Formats: sequence, structure tokens, C-alpha cells
Amino acid sequence: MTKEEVAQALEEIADLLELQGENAFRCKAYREGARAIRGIQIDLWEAVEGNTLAAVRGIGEAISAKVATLVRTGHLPYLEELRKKVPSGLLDLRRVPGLGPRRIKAIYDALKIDNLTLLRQACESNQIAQLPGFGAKTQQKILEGIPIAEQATQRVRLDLALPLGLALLDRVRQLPGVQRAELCGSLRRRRETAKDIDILVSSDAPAPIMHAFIHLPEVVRVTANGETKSSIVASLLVDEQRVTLNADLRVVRDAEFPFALHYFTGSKEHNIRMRQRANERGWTLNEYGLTDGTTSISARDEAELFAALGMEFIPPELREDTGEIEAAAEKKLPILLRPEQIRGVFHNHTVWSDGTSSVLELARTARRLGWEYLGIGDHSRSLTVANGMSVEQVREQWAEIDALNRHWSDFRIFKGIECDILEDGSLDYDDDLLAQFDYVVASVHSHFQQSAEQMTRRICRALRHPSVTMLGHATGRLILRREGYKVDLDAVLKTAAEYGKMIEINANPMRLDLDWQHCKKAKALGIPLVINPDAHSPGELEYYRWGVDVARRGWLEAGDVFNTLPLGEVCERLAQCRRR
Ligand code: DGT
Ligand code: CA
Ligand code: ZN
Repeated sequence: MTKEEVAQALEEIADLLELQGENAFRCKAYREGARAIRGIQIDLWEAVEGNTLAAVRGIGEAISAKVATLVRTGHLPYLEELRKKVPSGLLDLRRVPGLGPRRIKAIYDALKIDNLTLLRQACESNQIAQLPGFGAKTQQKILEGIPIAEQATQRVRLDLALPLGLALLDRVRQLPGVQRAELCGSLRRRRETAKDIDILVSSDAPAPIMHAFIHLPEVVRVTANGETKSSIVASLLVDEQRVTLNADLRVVRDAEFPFALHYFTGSKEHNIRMRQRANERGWTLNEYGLTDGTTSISARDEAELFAALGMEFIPPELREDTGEIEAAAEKKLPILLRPEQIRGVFHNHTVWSDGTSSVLELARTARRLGWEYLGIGDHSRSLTVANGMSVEQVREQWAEIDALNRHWSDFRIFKGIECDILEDGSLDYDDDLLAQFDYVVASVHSHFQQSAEQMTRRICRALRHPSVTMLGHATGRLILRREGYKVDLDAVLKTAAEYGKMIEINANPMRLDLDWQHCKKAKALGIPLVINPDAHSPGELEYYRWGVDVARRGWLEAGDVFNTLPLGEVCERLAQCRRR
């Protein structure tokens, strides 16, 4: 068992104890134990064998004994007993934002509610509001949180689902008898979240492949085991987070592969339109092939399938029936952005605010990625929770960046800032200081509860400020965790277009706003988009790839994305922005 798995088990104990109404100190002890386990430097196995765990701060006798059992045997009877005592649906209720264990217990004790469906009914019939200590406002908040909880029990973020999908694909590709194998479905289309993993294989001998698939090490449960389709529940640690998803494997003959690949890639809406297009020509398109009733039209790959229908190849990211069918028929599809066309990024944090590394460390990683420039955009002074920079610190950071820039002739660090948009739309430093940055990313980090009118006015006011270069994370959403703030994005885009401002695609896979639908709208308005990783450590610079996926889904070409420009042009454009 890894440290992370042990820590998660301790956290689950804390959750379950809380749901049982156990006293707060005991629950807290388990949470602290989890923190301590994550933090210990020595090998967990050695600590258990050497009996040194109980001496670690935050781990007492009771917890160290449980950790020892977990590490030695891989399971813990105490936890299994607890799980039996607490209705499993109560853990789902924990996913409702703002609904803590004490409230869940109160609701359960009073109304015997142990799942999300019953909770929704109780809110809608006004029963929750009448419980002591709840009220109409709390009830409303719970009701609004239920859809998020439902999603979270079903869907998984792309950055977590894709590594599991690719791990399974990799294993499948190595099985004897496999001719071709690909991921399909939402993962291949790079949707922000996935419900499950769809894998397609071509082979003449499906049976041994099926057998091997349901016995892969990632499999935790087999839910269907057929001759050409099997379903499993697979699980993997991704960046220390446990990811569990359903995965389907389908096996077809190699001649059917392009048709099945197209069908199972979807989207459903795209498929329906494609089938219509085939029908208009008197043909039938399905997952097995394309026929005119008597003879079947062969295709070696998807490109030939599209060509048979008089179309260009449609990249999977575009297959959402938002105009790609028409564009492909007119041979007017965009030439989508590729990751290697990115030459630098603009919104990154260092130890000057809440990042983990120095400017130099970030710059070294940026150079290793082959970039020509790196923008530093630490937090501004109002954001005290993220250690926002005082005016003096800003000047010190500038001196540091100037010194670093003297080392390189082929690389440039830009002096930027992620400047808070204050409650009324004003900015976080005076105009004189703002004008001296190379660029300014303006972002909302507070007063999320404003009305749509207020928020829209606030953001548009910031965009009109002459020193603002680009808008950061446009809606503040956290995928599957928090809806974005209420804002009229179309009005924001209009203002950005009018004042010549750029808009960021925040490439942090938990955010991914501007979303792909609005990217498309921004492009139509001629607004330059900027892919920013919002990195808080050197490793997170790699997030830019998730932003490229969003850009591709938003039909963006290299020319639509500011940070594909070479260094010289970026310098010129930023200087132009400042002169305006
Ligand atoms: P997901 O799983 O919700 O993240 O999204 P998808 O797109 O992966 O959906 P999924 O897994 O239900 O199905 C995979 C693909 O199979 C889907 O994109 C298109 C195709 N498909 C599934 N059901 C239907 C259907 O009823 N009609 C058509 N035309 N295609 C379907
Ligand atoms: Ca799927
Ligand atoms: Zn940031």
C-alpha cells in the first residue's frame, strides 16, 4: 500500500466516524494522521517494521496500529466494520458542496435520507428547511449542489480519466492477436470529463483478448464478459489520486475497425448527422460499415470513410455537431492548433506569491520545453490568502527578472502580474504601477456571489482599463466542483473585442475556462486567445497541453492563439498594448 492509499483510508475513517456522530476530536485525529502519513519522508514499510510510526507527530498509538495492519495486510477490519454501519449513500451526500457530516447526520436522523434522490425530494417538498438549524437558504444551497454531487459520482475529469484510459490501451495493445486498438468516446474527443472509458480493438481472435482484458491488474470488478464486448471497473493511482471508472472493450474485425472507431468515438449527435448524410446518398452507415444495400464501401481508416462521404477528415475534438459536418463537406475545416506550436505562456506563480518554485526554476523548465519566453504572473496584493505581492515586492521581483534576463539572448522572462479585479471592477494597484508591467492578467478571486449584472459590469470595467492585457480564468469554475460565477460571457467577449483585449484559456485541468464553446465565439469576434497553465510549480507548466485540447475543441488555429507568436512579435504586440 502506498502512503496515499493509507492516507485515504484514514480520511475515510474520519468521514465515517463523523457521519456516525463520533466526537470531533477523534475524527480530527484521523485527518491529522492522514496528513502526517503523506508528509513522512521515510519508507512506510520500514517505519512499520521499525515501530517508529507512533513517534511521528500527528500519529498516535491507535492510528499507528491501524496503519501497520493496512501496510502488512492491505486491508483493515476496523474500516470494513465502519463501512457496514454507515449507509453507503451517505458518502454520496458528502459530495454535495457545503453539506458537511454533521448536517448529513442530522438529515439522516430526522428523515432517514440516505441518497441524493431522496435529498432532492426533501428539498423540493420543503422538509429540509424545517429541520432545526437549516432554513430556506441552506435548503436552496443544498438543492443547487445536488447536480454537482450527481455528476461527481458519475463523471471524472479528463486529466484523471485519460491516464487510466491510456494505461489500459497500452496494455491492450501489447496483447497477442491485437491488430489495431484505440480509445474512443469522450476521451478521444477530449471532453472535459468522461463517464467511462471506451476501447476498440480489431482482431481475428477475440476470445483470448477478452480473457486477458478482464484479468488486467487495473481491474477491480468485471461487470460483463461477452464474446466481443467486456466491461470492467478499472482503478489506478493518477498523481496520487485514486481514479475508478468503468471501461468497455469491444473487438471487431479489422475491416470494420474504421467504421466502429468512428461510431464509438461519437458524439452521438455527430453520428446522427453522419448517418443522415449517408442516407441522403442512398447509403447506410453504422458501426460495421457503409453500404448501398448490395455492396459495402471499404475504408482502410477514418479518413477514407469521410472521403467516401465527400468530406475532409474531421478531427475527433470537433465531432460535436456544431458545424463540423458542413465545414468538412465544403473542405473548410480549420487547421487545428498543435501543442508544439506554443512558444511560451503568461500566467504562472512563483514563491513571490503562492507558487512553490523560484522564477529561475520555472524559467529553466520553460526552456526545457523549448519555449522562447515565460510570463510571470504572481498574485496582486489584495489576495492575501495567496500571499499577494506588495508594491515593494513587485519592484524586487522586477529587479530579479531583469538580472535573469541578462543571462539569455534567446529567451525572455516577462514581468507580468495576475491582478485581482476588485469588487467594483477597479484593479489592485495604482495606474502608474500597472503601466510598468510587461502585461497584466486581470482575474476575479473574490465576491463570487455577485449578481450576473454586477459581475458582468465588474469584469467589463476591468477590461476597459488601458493596462489590462488579458482576462484570466473567465468564469472561475472548478470542474465537477464549483459552477462558475454568474456572468454574461457574451457581453464580456464583446467588450474584450471592442477594447482589443485577449482572453485566457486556463489550462489547469480543474478549470479549463474559457470553455471550448466560448472559444469558438471569441474566435469569431477576432479576440486573441492565450493558453495559460496557471502553473504553481515547474511541473504544472505541462498543463498547457490540456489548454491545447480546449483550443482544438474550440476550432482554434495557431493564428488565433497569441502565445504561438515568436518572441520578437510578442514583444512588439505587448508594447503596442501598453501604448494604447
Ligand atoms: P461519456 O461516456 O458520457 O463521457 O461520452 P461518450 O461520448 O463517450 O458516450 P458513450 O460512452 O455513452 O458512447 C460512446 C460513443 O458511442 C458515443 O460517443 C457515440 C456512440 N453511441 C453510443 N450510443 C449511441 C446511440 O444511441 N446512437 C448513436 N448514434 N451513437 C451512440
Ligand atoms: Ca464514454
Ligand atoms: Zn493564477
